[in-house]
Order: sequence, then C-alpha cells, then structure tokens
Amino acid sequence: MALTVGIIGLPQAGKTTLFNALTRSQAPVAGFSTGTVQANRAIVNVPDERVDRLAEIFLPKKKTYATVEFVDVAGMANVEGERRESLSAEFLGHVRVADALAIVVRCFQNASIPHPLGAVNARRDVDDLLTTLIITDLTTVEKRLERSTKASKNGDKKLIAEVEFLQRIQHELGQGTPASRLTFTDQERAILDDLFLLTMKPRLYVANVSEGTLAAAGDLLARMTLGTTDVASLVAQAQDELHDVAEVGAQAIADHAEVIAVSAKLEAELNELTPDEASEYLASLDLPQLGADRVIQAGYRLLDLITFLTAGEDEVRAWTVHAGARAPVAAGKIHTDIERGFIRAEVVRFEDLAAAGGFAGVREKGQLRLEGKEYIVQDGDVAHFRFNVTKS
Ligand SMILES: Nc1nc2c(ncn2[C@@H]2O[C@H](COP(=O)(O)OP(=O)(O)O)[C@@H](O)[C@H]2O)c(=O)[nH]1
Ligand SMILES: [Mg+2]
Repeated sequence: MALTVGIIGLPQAGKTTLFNALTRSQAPVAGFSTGTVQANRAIVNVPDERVDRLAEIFLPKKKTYATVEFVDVAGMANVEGERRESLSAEFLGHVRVADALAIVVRCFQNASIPHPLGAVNARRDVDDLLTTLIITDLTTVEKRLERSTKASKNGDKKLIAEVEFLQRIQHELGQGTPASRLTFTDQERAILDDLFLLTMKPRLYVANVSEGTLAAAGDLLARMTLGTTDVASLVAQAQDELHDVAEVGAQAIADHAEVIAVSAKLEAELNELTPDEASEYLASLDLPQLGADRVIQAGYRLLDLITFLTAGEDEVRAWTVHAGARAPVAAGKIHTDIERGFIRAEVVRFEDLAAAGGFAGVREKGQLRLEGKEYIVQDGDVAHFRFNVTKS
C-alpha cells in the first residue's frame, strides 16, 4: 500500500528535478515546457534511522523501509505560460487520486531558465497555484450542485441537506478559502470524499532555492515556523532570493501547511556521487541532511501515517498503518492470517529496544508489554504478534 504524493507547480519550478532527487532516478528534465502532460511515478523508501539502528542490532538478512509514492505531474499552466483557469482532464486524473500534494515554488534565479509568468515571484506563484486549485474545486462543486439540486426537487431531505452543504462549500471556495480550512460533519465528509477536491488534500510547500542560499533558507524557514519572530517582519527584512523563500514560508503558515527549502538541482546532482562523497559535500555546505529526504519524510507525515517496526534475524522492517489503527489491523499488514488468528501483540518502544540491545534485555527490564485487540498502535512500536490459525 503505497500512498501517493502529487508533485505540482508551475513549469520550470523544478518539479522533475525534485522528483529525480527524491527517487534517485532519471526522469527527463524538460527544456522549455512540452505542453503535454507527462507524469513520472516512483515508489521511494522513507528514510528511517530506527530501521538502520535495529538492523545494527539484529543483523538481519534484509532491511525494509516504509514507502511512499511520488508522482510528478506537469500541466498547471499551458505552453505559453498563461494562467490556466481550467486544468486538463489528464492532469486532474493524476492529481485527484493523490493523497497529498507537494507544491514546488521556484525561488532560484537563473536568467537562462525562463519563468512562465515573467520574473521569479514566489508570492504570486503560490497565489496563482492555490487559486487554480480553488477554481478547479469550484467547478467540481458546481457540477455536483447542479445535479443535486435537480434531484432534490422530489423533496428528499437528505438531498436538500446536501444542496445546502454544497452551497456553503461553493460560497467558501468563492471567497478563496481552501476546503481543508473548513469543518465538516461525518455526513458532509462522506459527500466530500466523493468529490476528490484538490484543496482538501494535505499539502506541503517546497521552496526550490539555488545551492548557495540553501542553508540560509533552511534557517529562515525554521525561524518562521517556530513562531518566535514575527512572520511579517521576517518577510519584510529578507532580501533577494531569501525574500521569495520568506514569502513561501508566510503563505505556507497562513495555509496551515508545512514548508521545506530544497535545492532540487544540487540534490539531483548529489545522486551521482557515492554516499560518502555526498555526505562529505553536504558537510562542506553545513547541511546535515538532504532536503530530498526531508521532503519524503514530510510527505509521509502529511498522509497521517505511522510506522511500526518488526525486528528479527530474517528481517528488520518498517510497516505503515493509518494513525489510530488497532493491533489486529497492524498485524493484517504483515499477513491476513495474523489478523484473523490474532491473539495478542508483544510490544516494546523502539527507544527501549535500542537501549537494551535486544529482546532479552527488554524482557529483563519488563519493558515488553502484552497488548490485546483494542490496543492502538503507536509510531515507533516494535511489535511481535502471537496468532493462531485453525484450518477449516
Ligand atoms: N539553478 C537552479 N536550477 C534549477 C533548480 N531546480 C531546477 N532547476 C532547473 O530549472 C529547469 C526546469 O526544471 P524542471 O525540473 O524541468 O522543472 P519542471 O518544469 O517544474 O519539471 C531545469 O533546467 C533545471 O535544471 C535549482 O534548484 N537551481
Ligand atoms: Mg517537469
């Protein structure tokens, strides 16, 4: 089960370059926009130090990370770079099914790479992209509203309520409010799930900066999101490329979304080095971790997923479940038999297992818990399931 993060943004923002950095693959990087919708997809491992640490302890034959799928979709502006009021069906086909969105915003300056709307202006681009998403949703809601209104003529209470609800969404979208900002009842939620609205998707803003600005951009965004300094004054003070970064940060905060600075080009280039060369180079730039890794981890967080682990001599593995999943559901990720025949789970916190250096150690310290069917699995649990399948 790989959930999907759609990478969207204006042409030349660096989407495909970022995709390549994320996937360590070589999807073609366009010269000027091709105008056709090309979508690159890849499933990538979610970097997880816990898997690495457990593998050092258990020395398994195999280690397996959780995964997330990224899809890079072109087509948010047409060939001439005009603002597009309606997105192509092909673009929508890819983006509607994504579980979350990574919105790439160009901050890097480079005269030889034309910007489809003229000059680099991150604030305008974010406005433009969000507006496009909202307008697309408005069209979707209006189509459904038309159908529901007709159908409600027979006086069906449920349909009348649906019409009222759709009118409220229409009004809010019309005011420029993304659907994610609104609150819903369960019934309303069910109607929405059916509509696949783009502005309901959790989103992450990726400020694509030049390599020289990367460290400063990271610091600036950290200060902005920590909330210790006034956002507006940080925007006002930031100069040049950092000003664009600050604008992306401010908009992301206003949109209740995460924001990360990357230098897509640098990171794509780093993939051509050996891991040792790459970390040496990163250290020389004062950067602890690749932005690409942080984008993958943030994408994973957006999806409201948690990771539990299994550890043994055969395999150390990270498994994905939705936050709030109970132990048998988690067991079912491994095998349906284990879910069906679930008896109990033996659970230990990753930190305790790592500190004790193995299961014997945590048993001695009494840190291995027995949990039943109602147990809600926590991120970082290391679990072993007891089960019993009777042949029928
Ligand atoms: N200087 C610089 N150039 C970049 C960066 N990211 C992408 N580019 C360049 O911008 C151009 C467009 O990138 P591409 O990934 O094809 O953009 P897309 O249209 O959003 O997929 C390419 O020539 C890239 O090499 C970056 O971080 N810095
Ligand atoms: Mg591209």
